[in-house]
Amino acid sequence: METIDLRSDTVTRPTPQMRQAMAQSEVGDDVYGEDPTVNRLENMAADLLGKETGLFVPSGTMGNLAAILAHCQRGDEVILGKQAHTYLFEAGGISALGGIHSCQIPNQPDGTLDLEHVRLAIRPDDPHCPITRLVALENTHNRCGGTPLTVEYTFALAELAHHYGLQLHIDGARIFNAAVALGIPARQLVESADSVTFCLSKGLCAPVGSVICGSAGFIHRARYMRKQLGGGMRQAGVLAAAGIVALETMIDRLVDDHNRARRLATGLAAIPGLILDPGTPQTNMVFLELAEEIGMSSSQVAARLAERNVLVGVTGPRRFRLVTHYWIDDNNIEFTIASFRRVI
Ligand code: TLP
Repeated sequence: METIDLRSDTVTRPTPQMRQAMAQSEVGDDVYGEDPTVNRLENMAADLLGKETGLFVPSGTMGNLAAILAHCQRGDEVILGKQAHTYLFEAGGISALGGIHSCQIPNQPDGTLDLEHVRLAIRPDDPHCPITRLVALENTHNRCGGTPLTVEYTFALAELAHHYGLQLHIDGARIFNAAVALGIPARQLVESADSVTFCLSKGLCAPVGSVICGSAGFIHRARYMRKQLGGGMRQAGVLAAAGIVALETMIDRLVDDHNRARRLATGLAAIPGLILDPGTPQTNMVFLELAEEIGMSSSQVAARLAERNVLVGVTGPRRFRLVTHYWIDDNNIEFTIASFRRVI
């Protein structure tokens, strides 16, 4: 029986077209800058996001890390949200490896950072304090329900950051989900930012890889950071080939994942004992909680669902995250709803 894996869109396997492109890819040594397929992917990514140039990296985590290292010196401070992936789930890399101090401020329920909170978090010119260098934003915001952050908000935050001489980095792991949900080109969402990292290996289905985009000078520094982190890959065109197919064929179809997430949410919300996060889903993530009257924990429910080959993410003692993606079809959605109904 097939497994319905809703734990994340990171579980997506490459499409047949990607496997074919990988097998046929032209390659060279990318540390020498000689892999034509990597170069093509980096140019495509930069064009799509309206930035000067791009840098292919093995993961979203390394993309954010190399970007933040390229913006900051040791002892500098980055302002980010308490719910940011970079703060919660990147193994503390920015401080462990970069000596970068983080100033965490609360995320609003929609994933944004309150502009006044950001302004108050900027350090004065005082040798007691670290130097605030960067603000980091996440779009879509994973922990805040997969919400897309708007162009207007991003612009206002960038204006504030730039006014104080700070840079703005966007963890755009799912920036194309945000763009599709808002019905605008992704480049508009990152236009006011100094750098962005996006992932090829989530909803876009490529097996490996992310791209950092920014100015030529910034990417030049990020390339050094990538090498220091051990992310300089050699014949990486084999991987980049899948990334090119991802950019060519997988962006527009993200709307299908968003529609399925809505159908899943509606079906689950109709089950007594399940409480859907208000205002969601807006993209491909469905967050829900078990009501008090349910005598099982989310792990227990997840284990019962797994017996029916339905895998869901457990993000708290009574909380779930379900993520739709290319390998989830309409029948899988209906089967998942029926399985929850049965288990609860
Ligand atoms: N997120 C994963 C887990 O690590 C939680 C997931 O299943 O959602 N930024 C954001 C916003 C992310 O959601 C992720 C992965 C990353 C960065 C890191 O990407 P990878 O996994 O490629 O290092």
